[in-house]
Amino acid sequence: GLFLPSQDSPTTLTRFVLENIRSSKAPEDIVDLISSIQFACKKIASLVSRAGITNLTGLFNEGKSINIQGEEQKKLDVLSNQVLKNALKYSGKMGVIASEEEDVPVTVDESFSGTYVAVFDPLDGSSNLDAAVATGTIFGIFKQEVSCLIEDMADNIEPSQLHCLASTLQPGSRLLAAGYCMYSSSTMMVLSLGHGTHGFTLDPEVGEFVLTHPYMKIPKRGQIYSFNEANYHQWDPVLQEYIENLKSGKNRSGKCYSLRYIGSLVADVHRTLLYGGVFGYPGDKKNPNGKLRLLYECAPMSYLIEQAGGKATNGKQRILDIVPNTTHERQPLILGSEEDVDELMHVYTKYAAKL
Ligand code: P6P
Repeated sequence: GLFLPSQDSPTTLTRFVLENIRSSKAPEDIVDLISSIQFACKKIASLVSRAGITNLTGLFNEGKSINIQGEEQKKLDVLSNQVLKNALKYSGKMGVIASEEEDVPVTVDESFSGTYVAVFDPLDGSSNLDAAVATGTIFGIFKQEVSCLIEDMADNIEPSQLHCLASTLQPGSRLLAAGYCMYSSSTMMVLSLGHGTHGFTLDPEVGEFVLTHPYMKIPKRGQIYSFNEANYHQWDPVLQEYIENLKSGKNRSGKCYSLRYIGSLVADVHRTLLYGGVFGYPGDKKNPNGKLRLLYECAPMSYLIEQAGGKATNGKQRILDIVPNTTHERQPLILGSEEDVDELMHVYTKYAAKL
């Protein structure tokens, strides 16, 4: 198990990673990467908390800047992406970076280039920022499979650089580390190095993330479902029946579930991790693959949930087994308590048998 020092001297994130790197599956020098990421998250937390004061709410470039997602970029989307990219570059360990805010993966120039691939959504849920609703940074770290050319893959990708893309297209089962930083009533970093999922709370008085939730374990079953029911009529009949049964108590627990939906992935996953239940952004008639991105949203979140004893699927297969075809591909996502996810999968299997 992990080393949990006595609580009189709080365990900072840096100390935790240093003291447990050997028992995790991550290589030693990932400590530098986690240190860079936590610096970036502290900076983003500060920017987010003061957005209204420093005129950083609202759209970047009067809404004329549209990212590859087809979404108007917020000022803080662009800024947090830059903060995270720089922090990772100057870690000296980074080879390739894939971000929700970058059209194509970016290779780190020669003097800094290292052997890791970082995938991240620098500020997920930023559409909630102007209303001061929780947002978050989601990240994952892979080993770089192939050596990448060093110049930036700016607009066009040379055929010789295509293999650089490949180094980002890895299944979540190959993650060395994954985590999120949630900017809410408190700033929390939830991280796994392949040896459990652990939560750290930012102590603003000292500017350090302090271990507050060692070995997080998601309840085997919860009593909360977290779906955007506005899409109900677009869902497949199996999911509609499953959700109706959660509401009516006609499910294995015999209990009626509550609905909690914040509309910010990091906050909805964090609450599911702590309280249990099931979160879903399923595919529907309009968007068969749902809305969430496999590489830097579904996979890191699924990694954390599995490390905490939960399950994550796209309705057909385990999220962590899915090999991405493109950097920004979407996948339906259902994750949460083991018994809740199993019950939904059982209903899907039963339905498929009738086809
Ligand atoms: P909807 C936020 O915009 C986001 O990308 C995720 O954080 C969140 O889970 C989802 O979209 C919410 O989408 O369609 O329910 O508003």
